[in-house]
Amino acid sequence: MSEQMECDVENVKCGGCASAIQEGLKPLQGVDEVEVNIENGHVSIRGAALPEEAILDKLAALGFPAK
Ligand SMILES: [Cu+2]
Repeated sequence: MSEQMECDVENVKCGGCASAIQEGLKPLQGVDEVEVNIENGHVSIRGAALPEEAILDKLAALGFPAK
């Protein structure tokens, strides 16, 4: 079963930020696809049994904490 997680994060300013988020989240178990909107910092994650806590922890560690 595929599922989707949406969150809004701080500090997204450019494509480099989006890449950092994508590269940081994709290795997490269950994460298949990560989309980042650099206009508004919205992050959409698709996968199966998404590890929501680990995703939020990783975003914060990368410097993009959830709003
Ligand atoms: Cu950037």
